Amino acid sequence: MASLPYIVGNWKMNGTRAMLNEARAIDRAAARLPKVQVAVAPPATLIYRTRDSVELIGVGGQDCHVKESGAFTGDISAPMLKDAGADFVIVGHSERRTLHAETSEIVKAKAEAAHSAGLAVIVCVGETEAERDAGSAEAVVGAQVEGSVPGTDGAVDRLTVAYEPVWAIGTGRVPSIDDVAAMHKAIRVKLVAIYGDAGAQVRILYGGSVKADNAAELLAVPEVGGALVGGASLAAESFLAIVGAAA
Ligand code: G2H
Repeated sequence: MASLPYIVGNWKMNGTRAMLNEARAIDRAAARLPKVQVAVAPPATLIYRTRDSVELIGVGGQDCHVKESGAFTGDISAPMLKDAGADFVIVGHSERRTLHAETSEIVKAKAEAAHSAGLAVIVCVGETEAERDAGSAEAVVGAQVEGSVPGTDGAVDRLTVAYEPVWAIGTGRVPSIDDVAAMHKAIRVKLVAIYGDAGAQVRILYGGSVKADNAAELLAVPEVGGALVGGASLAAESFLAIVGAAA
């Protein structure tokens, strides 16, 4: 059975308690859209309150540490996210890979830590503009997928991959539909190579400047199983327009 389209809002480092109103509005609307799976990833400070404010939508973290606990000032572990009410965690977002020097090896360890804590995982991958211009986008992304996805038992059941070209993040630029299709196909081939037939079941999201006016076209691309949305997820109205495009 084909899985439902999955639309995830990544709030990044945005939001105080006032954002809970947006989460509630998204949750109420999701009740009328049963053919879409909807989730938000608020900053860690809001996970617990978001969980308490919604009934239907998923709630996730934006990162986790590889360890369960210890002397890691400022970090948050996967069991802590789970305890706060998270269902999933995003790992390997390009802002983590770039600004926090996270390698695919670290991302894989985080994904496995998340699975061990009972969380689902969204593993992000994507090439830079220079890599695309050099013609190496598929090789770079393929290597990221291979190096970052978890080897945990039953991993595919709780795994989503998000293709987010770095140059499309927050820029208003998106790849051509042909390029999105080609990359998603390449990621699918890689997932099947890693997991066998089960790799065909892993949802692959597109992320990077998804907006109400481009969502329908992107979501119609073969192998695009949903969207990871940043800026347009910060207001219920713009996020729900994207959710509506998936319905
Ligand atoms: C990519 C995306 C969300 P935006 O980072 O993960 O952000 O939609 O703002 O480009």
